Amino acid sequence: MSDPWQECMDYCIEVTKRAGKMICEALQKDIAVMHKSSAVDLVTETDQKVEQLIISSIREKYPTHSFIGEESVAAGAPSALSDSPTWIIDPIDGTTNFVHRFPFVSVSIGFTVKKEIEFGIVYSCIEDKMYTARKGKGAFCNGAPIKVSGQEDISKSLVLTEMGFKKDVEQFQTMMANIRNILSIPVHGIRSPGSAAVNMCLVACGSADAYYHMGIHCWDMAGGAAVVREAGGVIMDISGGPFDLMSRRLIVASSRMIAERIAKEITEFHVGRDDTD
Ligand code: LIP
Repeated sequence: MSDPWQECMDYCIEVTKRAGKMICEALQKDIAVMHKSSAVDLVTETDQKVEQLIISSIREKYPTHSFIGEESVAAGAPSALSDSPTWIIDPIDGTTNFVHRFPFVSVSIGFTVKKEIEFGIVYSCIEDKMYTARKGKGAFCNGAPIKVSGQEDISKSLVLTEMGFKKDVEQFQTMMANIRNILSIPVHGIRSPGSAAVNMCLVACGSADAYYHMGIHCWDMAGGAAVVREAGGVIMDISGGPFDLMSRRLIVASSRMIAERIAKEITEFHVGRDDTD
């Protein structure tokens, strides 16, 4: 039986390459920085232009499909996930990196049908690494198969997380305490590359063994979630329960053992949901 979504995936790769080219060209010019919810929540004209390019290209070919895009949501569009084929788009995942020309900047697109992720594409455009994953067909980087490290011993692991400034003092203290708890296990180290989608791909290809985060969004997670799952990784909620794309929180790991240990060490804080807040 033919795969109904393969054509969408092939087209997505083509559009993502164009988006990556646009980002790399913008890096050669001056970057004007604007702010969204706070002084550390950055956005640029390139984020907006790249999202327009992606959505208009896809909408032209698939006019009945739905979209959840980071910048469209920032401009007031809804971010509820329905059963219809839905493209979940982060035009620049790692905007702060983009602004500083720190080299982990990605275009991330996940495609869902009946709320299930069918495929994911993450293009780390400065590194020129195109990660692709189709449900049930494996994960690839620039066409070569990738898989997680398989590490089960957390004391031998490299863990990724991100640490943005939190206005809420209690949340900030919990975030720092979580980092201290993980480091004290001890693990080999903690890293913060600055792009959630790249972080998931780093776990997917075995360069890191785990990644956890509270406070990101469905557009940061959808593309990378497909890649890490297809690379044999484990993805779960921060509580240790099932992963929920709209929950704004996740743990990904090379093994269930490591994911569950991280869930045990982490104290949760309230981050709301993408579909209700
Ligand atoms: C960013 C993430 C980053 C995280 C930020 C933010 P953006 O996405 O990928 O890792 O720390 O909170 O969500 O805003 O650059 O698309």
